[in-house]
Amino acid sequence: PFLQNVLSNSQFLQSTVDTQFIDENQDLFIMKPVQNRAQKLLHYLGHVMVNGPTTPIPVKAKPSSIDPVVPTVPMGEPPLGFRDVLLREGPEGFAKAVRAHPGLLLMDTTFRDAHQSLLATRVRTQDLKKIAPYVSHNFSNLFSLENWGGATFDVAMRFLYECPWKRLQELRSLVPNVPFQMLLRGANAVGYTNYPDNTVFRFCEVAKENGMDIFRVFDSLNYLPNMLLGMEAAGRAGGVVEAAISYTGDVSDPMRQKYSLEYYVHLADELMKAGTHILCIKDMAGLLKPESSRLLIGALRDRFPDVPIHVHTHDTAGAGVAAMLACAEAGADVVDVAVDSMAGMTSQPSMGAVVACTKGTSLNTGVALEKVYDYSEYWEVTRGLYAPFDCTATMKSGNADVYENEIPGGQYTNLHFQAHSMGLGNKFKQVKKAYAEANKLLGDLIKVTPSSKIVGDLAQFMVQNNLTGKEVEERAEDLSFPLSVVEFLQGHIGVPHGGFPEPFRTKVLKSLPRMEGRPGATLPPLDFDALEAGLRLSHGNDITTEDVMSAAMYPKVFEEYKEFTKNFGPVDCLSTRLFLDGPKIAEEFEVEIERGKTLNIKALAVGDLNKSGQRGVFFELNGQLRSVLVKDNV
Ligand code: 3PY
Ligand code: ZN
Repeated sequence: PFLQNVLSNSQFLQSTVDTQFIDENQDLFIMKPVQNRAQKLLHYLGHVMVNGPTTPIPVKAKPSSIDPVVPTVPMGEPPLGFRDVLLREGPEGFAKAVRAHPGLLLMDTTFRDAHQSLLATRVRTQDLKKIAPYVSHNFSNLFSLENWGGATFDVAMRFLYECPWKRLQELRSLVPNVPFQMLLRGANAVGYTNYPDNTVFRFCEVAKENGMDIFRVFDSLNYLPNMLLGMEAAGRAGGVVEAAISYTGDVSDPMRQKYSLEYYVHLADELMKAGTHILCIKDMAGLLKPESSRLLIGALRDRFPDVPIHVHTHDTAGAGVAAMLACAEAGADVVDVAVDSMAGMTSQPSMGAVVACTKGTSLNTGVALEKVYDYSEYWEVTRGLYAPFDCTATMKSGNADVYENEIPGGQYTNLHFQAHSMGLGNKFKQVKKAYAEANKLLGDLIKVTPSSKIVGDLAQFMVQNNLTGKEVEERAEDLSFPLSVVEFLQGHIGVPHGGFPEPFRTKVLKSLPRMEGRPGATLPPLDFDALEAGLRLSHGNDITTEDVMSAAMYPKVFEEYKEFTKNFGPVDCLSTRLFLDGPKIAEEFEVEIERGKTLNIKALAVGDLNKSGQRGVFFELNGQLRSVLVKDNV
């Protein structure tokens, strides 16, 4: 909720208040020190002007100088959408309505997975907020808008210095009619390791309270006990439970028997028994081909005629649209797409393509193509602002080698960035080959956060040490493996399908302890009161329930984020270009630090280096000269 202070309270302004008013309205007397915040922002801008951005930049590209045009929306309320059905009828009624809906429904991933896959998850709340009303007004018939969870939670604090909860709250107030969807990593919530059960439960409650509707719950090993925990947490919080089976291998290939059609159908049986509202196939690497789509979705549709089936894929090889059309024809109710200019390659298949290809058929999406064009235009220009993170700086096309290495979309991009930054042209090829070998060594795993990171760590270890899979196997007793690999073999993230690889596990672990069963079951519950008290001591009394959850998920990242904003102020108010590149000399701009409170800033000059290695940076702030002293890091 936005704090209103006493200066905008009508009773106070009419001078009709007495001391009782003060006693009863203490909240109104919390004054945020505006001057102080302004000075901090100048400090941030000065820092960027002298040293470049504080957030690491993988590509040597500047944000584009073109500003996106936000298409206008009509006055008044947006049309009713599936969220209205959900609010009226609850998760079961919602699922029924989705299943009964004629035509194909879409989830738009533009606000989450698309930029996680293409732009290193760096899209800022400000750029999402600008286009949110357009989505609400023009795509009211979406199944959902995926806008939270996965890596966005971590990256918001770690690299964007934003509060992930504020993003959720603000988007919710702008999009009342389209269900919001998040990606929950089962017992890992939005982190990379198992959390105590009470933390996962509380996380879902707070997410639901802040406006989340649909929880896509997966586990990186499809380990059922972890999935059930996440599903229970989402369900008890009152959310729509979308249990997601992570897909790997190829059900249409008789040679790939570890992850066979029977394997998936059996797992789906278990998730149905556990009462999932929606069943999802999560194809995080984009391995579903049209034929495997027909087999898998066809089998699930036959077996579970009443449950909505939702399919997620990535377009890494370029077959995403074909696969999603095949899924829809085989009975999927919902497929995932990203707006055209944020689609393709390691992102989702294109919204415009799926809308156009189903138009005039029984799978008609009901989405207006002209609206998609304008939406895409906004994102094309906005994407330019994120050029320093754009994978297309180095990656020029999709690649069908993903059918061999099975690397998930986001990780494919990350590994590409990393290999490229090592400066060796063929490094990526080597990493991909090692990844496939590492996967075999670990027993052919489902690969998605965090199991994908474990396979990736082993692959990089192999490349760095010039080891083949065979050599790793032979020398397993003597090698010093990455910690993530050792912990995986100890059972820290659960038990993989088919068990742990032997004799590899025994050779690596020797006498190290092994965990049995679900890792979270033995973790002591987190003491939220103690955590909150500690946070209040360090950061003062405006610590919220949401802050406590952020600290529970990412203790260190949260501390650093608080420290950063203590020094540099609310940098989320700056435009993306200013945030990443700072102003040019003589540039004048406005920064709205809270609703109705705008700073007018002009960048004047950067001074010479002084004896202590600092530079003065000079600004005009609301007409007054201001300066900050910045340490020059070079
Ligand atoms: C995540 O866990 O962030 C993913 O996107 C997995 O696909
Ligand atoms: Zn994905």
